[in-house]
Amino acid sequence: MQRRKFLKNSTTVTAGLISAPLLATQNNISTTSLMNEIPPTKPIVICTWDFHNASSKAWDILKEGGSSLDAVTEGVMMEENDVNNQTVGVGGRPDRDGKVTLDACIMDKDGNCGAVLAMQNIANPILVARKVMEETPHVMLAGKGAEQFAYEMGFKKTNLLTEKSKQEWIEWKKTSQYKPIINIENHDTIGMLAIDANGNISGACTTSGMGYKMAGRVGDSPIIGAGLFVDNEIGGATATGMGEEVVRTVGSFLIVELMRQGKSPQEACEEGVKRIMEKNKGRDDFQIGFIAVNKKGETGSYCIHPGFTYRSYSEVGHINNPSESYIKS
Ligand code: SD4
Repeated sequence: MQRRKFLKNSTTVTAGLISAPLLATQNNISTTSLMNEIPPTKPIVICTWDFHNASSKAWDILKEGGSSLDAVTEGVMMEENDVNNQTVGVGGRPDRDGKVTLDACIMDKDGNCGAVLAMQNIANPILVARKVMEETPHVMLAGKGAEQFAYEMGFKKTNLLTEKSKQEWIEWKKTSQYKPIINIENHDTIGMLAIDANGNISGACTTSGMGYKMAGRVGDSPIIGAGLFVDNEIGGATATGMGEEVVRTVGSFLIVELMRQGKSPQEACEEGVKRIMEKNKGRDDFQIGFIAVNKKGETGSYCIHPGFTYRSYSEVGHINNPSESYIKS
C-alpha cells in the first residue's frame, strides 16, 4: 500500500474505534482502520494498548540510533512509573492480601533473557529483570530472592500501594468477588517490541498482574515464551490479558514459531487466539490481546473481544491501531 494512502487513513477516526469501550477515554493521536496494511518499516516500536508516552520514549531512543534493548527498557518504565496505571509498577492493584507484587521480563537480540516474578517493594521490575539477564547466571528470580537481589543492585525500597489502589482494594474486600471485567479491570499491562536501526529486535513485558489475585499468583507476563518471546531471526510477540490462558498455549512463542513457518504477524496472532478459543470450548469471558512484529518490520495484532489496541511508532507515524477480534461485537 502506498505511504500516502496509509497516512491519509491513519488520521481517520472510525466508527469501530469510537464504540470500543476503552478507546473512547484515551488520548488517541491518530487512528487507523487499516492496521493490517501498515507498510513494513524499521526502526519501529509497538506496544500493547494506547501507551502514548511509553511508545514515544522508545521511539526517541530508536530514532537517535539507540538499541532496541534500551528502547523497550525505557519505554515500559514510563508505565511502571505512572501511578495512574493500576496494572503496572507503582500504583498497581494489590493481591487479595493487599500486597502489590510485580512481574516483568526482558529479552534481547541474542536470546538472552531475564525475569522477576511476584517481587514486592521495587518500583522498576523491568530494570531488575534486565539485571538478572546481565548480571546473573539465571533467567528468573522470584519473590524475596528477587527483592533481595534488587537491593544488592542498589534499588531502593518503595511503597507500591497508592492510596487509590488501597481504597479500591478495601472496597473490593466487601464482596471479594474475583471477576475481572473485560477491557476495563486488569487491562493495562505493557508488552513492547522494538526493532532498532541495526535491525535487531528486543522485547519487554511488565505488570502487577491480575488485581486481587491469590498471593503468589504469577501470570504469563514474566514467563519467557508466554507473555513475551523474541527471536532475532524471525520477530517477536507479546501478550496482554488473562495470563493463565496465555501460559496454557505458550502464546508468544507459538506466534513467533508460526511466523517462522511463513505466517505474517497478523496471521500468526490470529492463529494464537484461535488456539486459545479452541482449548476453551466456548468459554469466552476473558480477554487476551497479542501483538507481533517480524524481521521486516511488519506488525499484527489480534484479540478475543473488541476494544484492544496497540501503539506503533515509526517513520510512518505514531498510531493507535485498533485490533481485530475473534468475537466481533
Ligand atoms: C497477567 N497478563 O498477569 C497479565 C495481566 C494483563 O493487562 O495483561 N493485564 O495475567
